[in-house]
Amino acid sequence: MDFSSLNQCLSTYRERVRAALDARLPAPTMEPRHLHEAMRYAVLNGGKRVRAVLVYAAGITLGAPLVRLDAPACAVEMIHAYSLVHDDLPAMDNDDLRRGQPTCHRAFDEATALLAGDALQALAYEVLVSEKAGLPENRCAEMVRTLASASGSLGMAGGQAIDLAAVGTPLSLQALENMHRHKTGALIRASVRLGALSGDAEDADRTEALDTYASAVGLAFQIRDDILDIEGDTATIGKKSGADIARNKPTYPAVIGIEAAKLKAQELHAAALRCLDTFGTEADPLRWLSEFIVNRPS
Ligand code: GRG
Repeated sequence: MDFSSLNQCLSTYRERVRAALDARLPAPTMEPRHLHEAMRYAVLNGGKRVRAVLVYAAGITLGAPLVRLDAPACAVEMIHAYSLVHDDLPAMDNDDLRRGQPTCHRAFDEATALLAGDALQALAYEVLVSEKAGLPENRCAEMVRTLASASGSLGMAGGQAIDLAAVGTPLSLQALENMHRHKTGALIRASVRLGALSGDAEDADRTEALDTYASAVGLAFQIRDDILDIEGDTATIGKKSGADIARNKPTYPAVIGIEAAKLKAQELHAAALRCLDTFGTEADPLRWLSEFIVNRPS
């Protein structure tokens, strides 16, 4: 697929994954209705779809057929939505607003939100293994392993545990980066890897270059998130601004200052672009996405 701009690429892939998610989520009329409504609410109520777009962009860069990328794109968005639902629960961040709307447990109830997150996680793997779209069995297994390890205790869930334990505790820059790389970076890295595994993943140099790109944009994504918590307003970012400061959470601006955090994000963007030097225009969407990630308004 040829795009001439970031906006064209974002709108095409966002609409594609929205339709793909809609088709794969249980119908709201199917029992248990309340749970299925909550799952659909958590997934379909907006979001930038950065992770899904990274799956498409990385896959296309390595020559994957577009139709093969729908299942992994849906799977990462389901895992992401589950993490947001659980993160917003009273036992964790106790947030009322997500994507500009009441959080799942506010719109439904706590038990339903907990179950919706659980069921979304299960559905992500079901989708991933049910739609191989011509992929060999071992590649499919590697995709499941990639997503599971990025989501588990050595990935996103582990990062969340480090985050919860660190509230109110001063962290070194190294410890902060370690937390960010797990909590947010792992799933972003997995998104690029899933795209690559759907294409010509036998080319070790190119897949390694994409992995290094993903590590850089994953960290940049979280640094931008930390900056937006300070500079964004609630209406634009769709969640309460200033929440990190109010909760005394360790963030990049808190540890190194806001200007140094901005500089760090730009350095990571430049590093991400360098990883793509050996690629041609097929990697343009990945280049645009890196820029979007460090400059995004929400
Ligand atoms: C509960 C297992 C578990 C993990 C939660 C990712 C995470 C771990 C919590 C989210 C908390 C948070 C707000 C982290 C900051 C970075 C982040 C993941 C922001 C939300 O992602 P976006 O901006 O969201 O891509 P949209 O709504 O655009 O999809």
